[in-house]
Amino acid sequence: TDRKATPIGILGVPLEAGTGRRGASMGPQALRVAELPERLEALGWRVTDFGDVAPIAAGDVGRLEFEGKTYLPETVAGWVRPLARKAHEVAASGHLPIFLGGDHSLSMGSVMGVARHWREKGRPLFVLWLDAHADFNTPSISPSGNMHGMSLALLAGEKELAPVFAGEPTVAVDPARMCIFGARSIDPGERELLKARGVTVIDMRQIDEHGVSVLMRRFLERVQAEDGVLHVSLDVDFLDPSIAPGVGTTVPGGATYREAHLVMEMLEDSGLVGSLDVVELNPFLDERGRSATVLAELVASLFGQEVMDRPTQAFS
Ligand code: Z70
Ligand code: MN
Ligand code: MN
Ligand code: MN
Repeated sequence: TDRKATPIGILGVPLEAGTGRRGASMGPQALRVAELPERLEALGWRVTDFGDVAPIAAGDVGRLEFEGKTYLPETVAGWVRPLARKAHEVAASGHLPIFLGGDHSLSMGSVMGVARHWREKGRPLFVLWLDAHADFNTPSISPSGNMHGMSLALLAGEKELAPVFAGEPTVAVDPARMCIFGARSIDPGERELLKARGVTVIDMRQIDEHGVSVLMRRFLERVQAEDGVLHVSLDVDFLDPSIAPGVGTTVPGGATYREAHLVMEMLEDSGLVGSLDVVELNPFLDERGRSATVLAELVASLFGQEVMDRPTQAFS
């Protein structure tokens, strides 16, 4: 199809400073070992692996603003500043970027970069956050101080987090164009902020009641109606720990293998996906590469792997 005329550009982001546990820095390599790039090539995509992003020093980041309220803000900023630049560059060069993490704080950089690109192109950016968590804390309300729990809030333009990109070009994503899908662990302050900002939150209760299909379709229709483009941010803990144990915080009651594949297939059918993060894989906690393999399979589904050929179904 003509979608495959766009080459895929892979960027590794071995960042783990945003989480309380070590091991996510091994994620990009585990996803390569699980043959994520080769699976996409087998589907007919051209794939370039741009290697891993290198961090810079960012000692100026809000020591005062964040003091005592976050862990390692300078380290996270040192990764996401060059990442945002690289993400913008990869998107502007006509690639469809896939970011391999690394913890979820990396999305501060990946989404910032693609958001700048799509603003230049005049296309509204929507963000689908597949996650057990909302990642909508700010330093003042975060119970943990871990920055992987703050990335979506930064992207929505929360002022408290602005020092992370101090001096860098930034663009906010409209919170009304964000959809958190699969939520089952949200902190009290975070919940209030999500409501105040108008973020769509689809929790597991809704998924159990209505099924992924109806809920995904509703969101995708909104993206299409505005001629938008979609960034998908896939946190491993979106999945049930029984199928993907390789993650720092396991939260029971996650998406099943079949639900997750259906989400990916609907995303593929929509043709709306412009970029993807695969984050929070912790190979140190995985069991014989199971989680890395499941993730590689899901990414293949998102890029056209299917059991039988079928005419592309309109989701409307
Ligand atoms: C909690 C916090 C979190 C994982 C995101 C959890 C954050 N809301 N944990 N992803 N695995 O600390 O802000
Ligand atoms: Mn997350
Ligand atoms: Mn540009
Ligand atoms: Mn999570």
